[in-house]
Amino acid sequence: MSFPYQIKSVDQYKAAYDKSVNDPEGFWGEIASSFYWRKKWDKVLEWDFKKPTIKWFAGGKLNITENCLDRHLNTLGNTPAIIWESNDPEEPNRVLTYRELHAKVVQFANVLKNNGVQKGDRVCIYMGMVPELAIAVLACARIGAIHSVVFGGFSAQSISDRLQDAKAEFVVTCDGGFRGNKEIPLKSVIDDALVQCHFVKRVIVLTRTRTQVSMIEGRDVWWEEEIRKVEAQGNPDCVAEEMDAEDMLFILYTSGSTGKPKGVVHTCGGYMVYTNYSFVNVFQYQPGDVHFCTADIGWITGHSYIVYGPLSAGATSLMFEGIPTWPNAGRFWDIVDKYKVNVLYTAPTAIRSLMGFGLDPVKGHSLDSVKVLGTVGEPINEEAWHWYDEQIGKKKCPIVDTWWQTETGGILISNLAGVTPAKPAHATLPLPGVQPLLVDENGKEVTGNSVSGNLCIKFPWPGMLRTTYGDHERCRVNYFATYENLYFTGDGCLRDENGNYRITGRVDDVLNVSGHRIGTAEVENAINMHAGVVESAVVGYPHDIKGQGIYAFVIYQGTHGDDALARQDITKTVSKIIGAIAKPDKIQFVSGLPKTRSGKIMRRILRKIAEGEIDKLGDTTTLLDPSVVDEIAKGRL
Ligand code: 6R9
Repeated sequence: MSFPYQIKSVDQYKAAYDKSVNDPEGFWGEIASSFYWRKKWDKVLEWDFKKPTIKWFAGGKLNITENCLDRHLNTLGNTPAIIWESNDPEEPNRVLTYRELHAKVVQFANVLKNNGVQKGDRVCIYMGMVPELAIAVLACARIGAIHSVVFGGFSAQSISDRLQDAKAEFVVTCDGGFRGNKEIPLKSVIDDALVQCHFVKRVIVLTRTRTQVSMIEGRDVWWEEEIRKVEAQGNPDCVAEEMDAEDMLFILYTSGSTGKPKGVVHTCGGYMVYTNYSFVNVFQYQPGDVHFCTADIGWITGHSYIVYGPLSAGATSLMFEGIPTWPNAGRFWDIVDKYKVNVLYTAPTAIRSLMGFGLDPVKGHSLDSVKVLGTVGEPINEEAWHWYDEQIGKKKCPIVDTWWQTETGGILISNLAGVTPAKPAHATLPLPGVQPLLVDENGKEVTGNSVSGNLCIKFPWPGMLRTTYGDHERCRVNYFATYENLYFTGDGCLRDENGNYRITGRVDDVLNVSGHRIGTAEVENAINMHAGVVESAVVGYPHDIKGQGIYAFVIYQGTHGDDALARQDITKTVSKIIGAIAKPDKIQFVSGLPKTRSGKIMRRILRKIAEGEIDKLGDTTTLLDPSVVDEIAKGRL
């Protein structure tokens, strides 16, 4: 494949940027022309951020899987599309060429059809990182069903909330999954989730761990048996469903500042163009490159840079089932050498955790296939950036610090590997087509350089969210109502003397724990489910490895006076309600919470206490009971 829109110099970057601002429709129309459309669009862009309505390539007809699979068959049929490395280093790997992946997607698409799945139906996918997860995702896209992948670490309650919100009648799962030395139950968690979801008609279960699971007659079927049925039908083709550019491709739930996760909706045409465009430019993809994105497909990074971006570019995408520290902290480096990985894309939290093991696990690895390193998910501190640069990149690989969000679909701010300059801990410059700006609290634009503000985007890009599933008003209020005519990211940001952006973190009540977004309200709701809890308040605090840790202040009236036991119980409750990723790192029992006279919890004060900045609490005179602050500060963990 050739990519006429791949930017190869700073001058080209500047020219592309200018064109994208002066003639956005021309700019994106040209890029979109490189894809396979059943019918060309009538209009490149229609938009109004007030409503919001955003339509890219309206009237265009396509199927994203024809772009990720079919169009590569003649040229790349024998090229590996997915290389899969098991959690267990002793288990043989799996390689699926584009031809094989295409065949498997067609086959599973027919399984979905045989099980009654139709265009527009929502399919919840709750699996570990096995190739069948990517196959299930693509099979949904093939028949126009809307996938909603739920990360394998979420609890039954979280799944049930998502199933109900999406009104998903179909579930694809595994018996269990492997992660490090743990076996994760998946089907049994689905069983618990479905107690509250009688509308689910069918559960398709892939065998992975061979753990005992209960299969409910009439509802649950085995993946393998369903495949055999399709084989018995003579493996019919499954012609890709013709989709409108603006038809929904998927829903992915993410945390916001309210208690309930939002179903971010992405559509077929724009998401396809944007993930491919950003993949090709940010990582400077060259044909034959092996791309190793260490994220889980349960998050947006996996959707865009394990599945859709790389596959639409004809790349080889490496999928890893396990974790960086198992069986030892050299696992990533083993994989890099084993498959001659060219691009490694991971999260700062993984880098910091591996740094903690020293250099021994890196020794004995050549790592000389690596050309580009990437980070995503949270701000990267300079120490981790330099370690990555020196120890992994041997100071010869550009590092791309890629800023983006579930809602943005793809990378918006990043240097382009080896093309535009990197700066430690800075995402640097927007991709052509992306128009960021900073605003102050009053919504006034902050102009010039060496300034800070809240990060907004003033013009649409093809990969942006279109709505939040089932509740468009929520989308408007969350993203488009804070500042008029702007998309508000929820992030704070600095712009340095040269115009480089440095994202500093969320300015709303969303935490970023090990690169995962978690709403404080969500954690509070979960803690409050514990019978002994009267009230709670959750804030973030700096954590060496996770970036942010979860600090919970809890008013507790349990029956036993054993704090350690009470903490354990509360932690269990949070795991049960949300999942292990939301477990508080610290739980401090308090007799009261700092509240304003109108009853609002003053999180600002709690945040300062959690951060250990007790001398910087600011004005506490407006509090209902200022004395509670002293007590809390004294009891700080
Ligand atoms: C892709 C992804 C989005 C939030 C985002 C921001 C933080 C992501 C970052 C970064 C600093 C980077 N974030 N990349 N902060 N530098 N390079 O992570 O999506 O899970 O929705 O999280 O992550 O705070 O708002 P998502």
